[in-house]
Amino acid sequence: MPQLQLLPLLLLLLLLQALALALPSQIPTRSTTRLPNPFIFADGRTVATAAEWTCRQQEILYIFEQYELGDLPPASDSLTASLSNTTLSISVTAAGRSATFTVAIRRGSGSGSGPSPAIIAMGNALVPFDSRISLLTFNNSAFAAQNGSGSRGEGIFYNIFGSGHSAGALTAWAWGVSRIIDALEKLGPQASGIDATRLGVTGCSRNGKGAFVAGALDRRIALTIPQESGAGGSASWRISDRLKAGGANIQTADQIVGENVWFSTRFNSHVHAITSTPYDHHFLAGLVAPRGLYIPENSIDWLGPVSMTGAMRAARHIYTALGVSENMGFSLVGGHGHCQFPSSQNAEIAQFIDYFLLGGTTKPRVIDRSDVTVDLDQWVDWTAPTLS
Ligand code: MCU
Repeated sequence: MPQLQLLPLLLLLLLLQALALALPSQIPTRSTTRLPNPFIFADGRTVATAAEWTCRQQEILYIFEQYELGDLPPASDSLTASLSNTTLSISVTAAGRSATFTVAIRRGSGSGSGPSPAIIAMGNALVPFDSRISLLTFNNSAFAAQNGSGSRGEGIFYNIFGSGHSAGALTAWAWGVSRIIDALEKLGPQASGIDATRLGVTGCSRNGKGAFVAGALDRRIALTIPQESGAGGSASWRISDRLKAGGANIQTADQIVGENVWFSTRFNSHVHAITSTPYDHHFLAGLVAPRGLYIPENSIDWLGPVSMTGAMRAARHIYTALGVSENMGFSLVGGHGHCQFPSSQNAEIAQFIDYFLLGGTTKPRVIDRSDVTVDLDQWVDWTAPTLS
């Protein structure tokens, strides 16, 4: 019967179509020496509403995966979580392989007898926060090594997905943080003692890049606190390249891909052509928006103070467009050691923690503070729409 012979072909076509829909579309390069306009889709359409911004965020996620982060795998096929007072143990099965990892818990007092909010720390939490909040310490370097350029593909993530997986360490860590949240959700607030709707993520320096990416990739995180993340975090690849050309001692994309394995090897082919990429790191903050984002920075040249200030001021346009400028705080204060959070920022971070984690009702005041100046007109030739 001819119909029967056509059936396998038809099924194959349906399968191919489903695969095409599931795969991220390839976002073309786009040449611009300035910071790209986040409010324009790759096909040229303008983002006019908050709902369209959510679609644009999906496209921006694909851009990050395609250009620098590598693929973020979907949630694990199965996950079990068990708990002692101070250790959360998580077993995952994905891509046909299983692994177990643990997260150390320092219990916060919570508010009365209920579950407490929590901060997930990449490596270490080096910012001050209220004793009501629990601290979950994620050993990110064991999950995906960051031990120089020779450590690619090492760690629990790659034991699961294979050492050749496209994800760089930042993406691998983000996947791990998402599984911690899955585990908390699975246990539930009574059993875990943690309120998974009030979670923050933090980390400093290389782990600050990780905290930024984790906050960008999982919308369940209420507050992201990337501390002194510099290049690959709050700095702009374009601005840093320009400053480097002017003689600054600043970390650039070209340097970073040789130093360590934070990014996908996909990034290697773009680091000499950053002005042809359709994004820059103001888009990373745009993935976090409208959720809470407090970015404490330092004036160390290597981090790129002017680059970070420029990129995050550009990012503020996104928060402003969404009508929540106060949800993003940028504060660059120098005169202290790397990752030594200065007390002059205590009141700032406290506002964010109170509002986003402790359920306080006073919105943070808008924080846009920097020891350095940047000529934003040189970098931004677009304006923020009002996204209705
Ligand atoms: C700011 O983060 C990094 C930086 O990207 C590296 O170039 C440098 O080697 O280490 C910094 C860091 O993680 O310091 C603890």
